[in-house]
Amino acid sequence: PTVSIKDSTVEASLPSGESVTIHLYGATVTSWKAHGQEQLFLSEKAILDGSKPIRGGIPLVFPVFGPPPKDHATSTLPQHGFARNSNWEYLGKSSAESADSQSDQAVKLDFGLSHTMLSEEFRKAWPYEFGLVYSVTLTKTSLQTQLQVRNEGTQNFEFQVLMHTYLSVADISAIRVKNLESKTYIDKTRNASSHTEASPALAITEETDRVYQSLDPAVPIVVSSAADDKPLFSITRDALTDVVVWNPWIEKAKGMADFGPDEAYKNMICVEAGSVSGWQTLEAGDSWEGGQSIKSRL
Ligand code: TA6
Repeated sequence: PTVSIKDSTVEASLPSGESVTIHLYGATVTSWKAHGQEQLFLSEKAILDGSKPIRGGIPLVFPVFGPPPKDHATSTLPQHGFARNSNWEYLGKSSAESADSQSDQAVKLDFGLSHTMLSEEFRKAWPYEFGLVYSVTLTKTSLQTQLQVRNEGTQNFEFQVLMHTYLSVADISAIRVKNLESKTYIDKTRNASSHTEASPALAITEETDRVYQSLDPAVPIVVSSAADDKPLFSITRDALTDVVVWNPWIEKAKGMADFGPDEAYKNMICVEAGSVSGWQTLEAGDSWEGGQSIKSRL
């Protein structure tokens, strides 16, 4: 594998042609190429200069998902917390623990963010001593992203975490999301009301913003082709029991200045692995780890 670092991005590639690009800003994966094509959606209007979270790729949500609740330690943080809009450091390449980790079959890149690196604003807003290590592992068939959270202080803290993955699809009307059937979800387009998924193959035909809860992490969430049921993406998880399915659709797409072109809602679907329905409590000195593995065009 080769790893190159240029103006605050790290790019790794395998001899077989797969590649991944990560911006140190937010440790945001912005590109994953496999089978000769880009697997992730990145808005043409994405802002990449660190002034705003990147619209696309895999933004990292920590320590709070969505608008922070009132009267909570995260209350004065921005939506989705500070991880995706802080500058991380590249900790280096390490041998991938993944099964096929012969030297040219996989590469693992590590990134770090600690409380000492946070802006004054964020440190004041969430004054806990923490360390994050984010590992991105590229193999010939998959991309894995894993986050380790360490509580380095003397006080317990609560957190939520989510990997806000924007998957690239040719046509949103031609895909289905599978393995959600009979699962409970919170529908954020319907006043966060609770529902049970009836469909074995969910079609996206309107603005969709749902938090599916308590899903068995080992059961893959599959984005498949409606025409022939071929799997396009398969996402398995480790310790992340919630899955958010989001598509802004027409109006919301138009309403986001950094989402472009407007019609690009047809070319993306967010399937987001996270732990967001409640709060994880991390005791002083303890650590927590969770992540996802995305296989493409199996
Ligand atoms: O993951 C779904 C969601 O929470 C939506 O409600 C929408 O807000 C989306 O994230 C994008 O949020 P952002 O802060 O990146 O514009």
